[in-house]
Amino acid sequence: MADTNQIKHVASPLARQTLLDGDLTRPVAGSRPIRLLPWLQVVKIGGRVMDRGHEAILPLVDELRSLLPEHRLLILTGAGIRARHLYSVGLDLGLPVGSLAPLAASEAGQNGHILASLLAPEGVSYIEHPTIASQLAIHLSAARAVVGSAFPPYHHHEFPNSRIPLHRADTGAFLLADALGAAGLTIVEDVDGVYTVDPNGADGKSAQLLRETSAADLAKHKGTLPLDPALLDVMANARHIARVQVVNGLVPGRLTAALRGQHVGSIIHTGARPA
Ligand code: GWN
Ligand code: ATP
Repeated sequence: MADTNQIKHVASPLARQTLLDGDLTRPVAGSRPIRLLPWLQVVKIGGRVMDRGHEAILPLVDELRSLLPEHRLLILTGAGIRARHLYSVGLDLGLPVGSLAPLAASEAGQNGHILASLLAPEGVSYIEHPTIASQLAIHLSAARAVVGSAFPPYHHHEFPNSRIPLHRADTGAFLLADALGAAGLTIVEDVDGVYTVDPNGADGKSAQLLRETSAADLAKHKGTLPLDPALLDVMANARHIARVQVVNGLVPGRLTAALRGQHVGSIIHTGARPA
């Protein structure tokens, strides 16, 4: 029989506490998490850019190719127009939001497969969600960049707050960039940045570009944004990514300039404190 007096208690500051009491968990959980991939630049390519076909995609592919010697990239694609069509068909049939989320996500993945095929000669591949989750580092040690789906894989875990999935490509890209402690996140759109009103809408003539803004200010914004609304909530609680730049992917050179730290679109400050 083992001598029970020899059994060591494992010291664990949370072992006897409820995880629901912030005052008790803060001394243990309040510090900033480590950065897993501090050299990584995350670039989210809007589905609407991909929808435009070769006129928009080929110059962007050229630009991404020329960025490879300078940056190590996780390129994440959005869903675009096919997802909007899927939402209308699915909603007409009464599908729950947890069924719509993976349908739309699969369109984001398809855009990623397209982009990765075009970058294949540079050694760039599409990698699957589970691979992003557990083998991103080894793939990025084999290639300067990889492509993935920007959509978060919530499936039936999607929040039922809305009939359209709340957590879409912008939120997915931000969640990944922040979780990885990436060097930055750039969101590539088909407009110059975030405007006071939709520049392509009925009042487009009065639209003014917001060159610098914050997630807190955008949360109070009335009217539409080129970003999914859940992104603003996630930004408020960000741990690493202190600012995101939204740039126009239809204008050659904007993405390159943004990755070099130049201000060429809309900068959105998040709730993360700069280190
Ligand atoms: O299919 O294009 O990953 O990377 O949210 O799930 O709906 O899946 O349900 O590894 O796991 O369509 O099949 O598809 O886009 O998401 O992938 O080709 O289980 O590589 O099988 O988390 O790619 O796909 O759509 O991203 O966003 O097989 Mo796709 Mo997406 Mo592929 Mo992925 Mo979902 Mo997987 Mo997944 Mo599903
Ligand atoms: P996905 O999320 O599928 O990747 P995307 O990001 O490419 O798609 P949208 O989410 O539709 O595309 O965002 C881009 C569009 O948002 C622009 O084409 C623009 O017309 C519209 N928009 C609406 N409100 C604004 C705004 N306040 N400022 C800028 N663009 C806006």
